[in-house]
Amino acid sequence: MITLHALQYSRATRVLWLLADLGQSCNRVDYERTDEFRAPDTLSRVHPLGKSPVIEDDGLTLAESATILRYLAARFGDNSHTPPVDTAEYWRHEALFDGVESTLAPAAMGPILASFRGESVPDAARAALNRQLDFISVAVGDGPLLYGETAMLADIQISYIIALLARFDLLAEHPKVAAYWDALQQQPGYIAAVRSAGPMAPPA
Ligand SMILES: N[C@@H](CCC(=O)N[C@@H](CS)C(=O)NCC(=O)O)C(=O)O
Repeated sequence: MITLHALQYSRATRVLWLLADLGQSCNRVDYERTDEFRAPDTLSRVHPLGKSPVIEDDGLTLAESATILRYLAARFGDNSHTPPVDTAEYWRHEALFDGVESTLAPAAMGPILASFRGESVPDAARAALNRQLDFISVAVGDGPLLYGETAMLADIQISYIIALLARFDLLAEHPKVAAYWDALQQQPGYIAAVRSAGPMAPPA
């Protein structure tokens, strides 16, 4: 069985969501945030980066949520969370999926952390975030999700960042992304993950 090292209020929910969609249970090891909202030192004993999520499976220890989602889809023979392989849509999906941590998260985390600390968001940071959110609005199109009614890996991956943006009122100028967040929260895998592990964003 997969072991998931799951930090409170974290990207580990992405992994729980996909596992729920795949009908797979896991051995979940929970870690509480420190008073500084960091991961506890015990996570560094699992993986040198000391971050969550990390999974262990049959002697393999794997960090990085996008890689973990890809691994689980392959491990359980799932092809329902991507468009058909080698179509143009498949590669567009891959770009969206990889872009969450490489492009969206760097633009979003500055405004999120400023809001978390009660500081105002600098204009340049807000402009960079708006550009990302405009891009997501176009990608969602007629929605409700990126590829219609069913969550793809990219939807699951985006959900953590959008949850934090919603929590800190950073979606007000982006009604299509706010509607997308509403739709993500109605997905059965999301509901199961949050029910068992708690919300992705910290409470107000
Ligand atoms: N790019 C990594 C990011 C991992 C990451 O930053 N995880 C956060 C939780 S969402 C964490 O462990 N933070 C605690 C810390 O840095 O102390 C991924 O997608 O898995």
